[in-house]
Amino acid sequence: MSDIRYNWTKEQIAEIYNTPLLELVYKAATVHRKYHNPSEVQISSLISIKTGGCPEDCAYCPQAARYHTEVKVQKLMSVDEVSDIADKARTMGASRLCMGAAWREVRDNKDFDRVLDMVKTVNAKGMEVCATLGMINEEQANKLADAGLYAYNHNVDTSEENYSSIITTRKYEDRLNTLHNVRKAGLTICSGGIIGLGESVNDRIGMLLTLSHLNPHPESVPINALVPVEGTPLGEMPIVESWEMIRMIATTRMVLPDSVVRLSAGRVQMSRETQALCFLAGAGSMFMGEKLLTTPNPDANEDKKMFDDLGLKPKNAFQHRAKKEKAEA
Ligand code: SAM
Ligand code: DTB
Ligand code: SF4
Repeated sequence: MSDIRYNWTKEQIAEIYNTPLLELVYKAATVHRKYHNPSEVQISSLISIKTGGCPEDCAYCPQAARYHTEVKVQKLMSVDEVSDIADKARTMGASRLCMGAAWREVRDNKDFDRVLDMVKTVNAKGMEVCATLGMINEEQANKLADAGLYAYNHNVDTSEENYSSIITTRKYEDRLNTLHNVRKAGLTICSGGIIGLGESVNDRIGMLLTLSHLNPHPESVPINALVPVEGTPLGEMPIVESWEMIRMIATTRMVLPDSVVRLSAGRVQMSRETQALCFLAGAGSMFMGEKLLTTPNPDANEDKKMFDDLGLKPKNAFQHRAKKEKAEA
């Protein structure tokens, strides 16, 4: 498995990105088959446990308090509410539950204690629990790990050079620091980004360069297509072209061979055929359920039908961990 590398250069990633599309899809599909079971797709369900009112200025985000969007601010959910939603998601085939909060960072208060309870509750149901709560320090990462958290999502979003044109209220370095704290606590990392922000191809390559230099690579890499939301600075951006999404997924697959690439936000804007090519090119996970955090996602029954038509199966929870325990036994 010697294709896993931490010393990619921009030129090498650019060469992959600029390969003629069908040739690229073929190559990426070949790598995908070497490291993953191509007929399995991991399904996560998203819950917005705390919605809106965020102090940050991420130009794409409907939950930033400073933009006028239709998102209504909601305080932190109760543990019972999260538990009920988790039960429904599991029945639907989700093996992972991802809890998102519109926070700049975690504070050590009652709300965080409640999130720790949510993690314990969902973990006890046999689901992988993921959280995305903004910046966290080492101690908070340790507490989340002790509560049974499986993964922490924290996206680098775009290249280091482009970051300040999208977000000014924090630095790229802050993102990387949180990822460092997450790794130190022994949690798995979910980190990727967004395309369609108005970034250049060079920025897409730069983002993959950052992710590829994390050692170990993030276990999960979400590639989001911008969902333009009215009221945000990027609300009028054009929808990402199918070919761009397929190309980005395929390049990510080649650069990070053993990470699970997540076909993330923006599926409502994509045809089933586009999604099929993304799965062929190496996407191994997606979000199921009518909503992402605040924006729509395809209907779960439609997704089930797509799985049947494409011959895909939902993946069971904790396969990585089960494998490791077996090897150690
Ligand atoms: N507040 C936390 C943070 O920023 O890390 C967690 C929640 S935040 C909504 C998680 C991720 O959702 C962002 O990093 C971004 O990649 C993605 N996201 C937010 N709004 C989006 C949009 N309109 N389209 C696509 N992805 C989006
Ligand atoms: C990720 O990369 N995408 C998900 C998840 N991680 C938290 C969130 C997408 C949010 C899309 C905009 C919304 O629904 O508010
Ligand atoms: Fe806040 Fe996260 Fe949205 Fe940025 S992406 S405004 S940090 S909720």
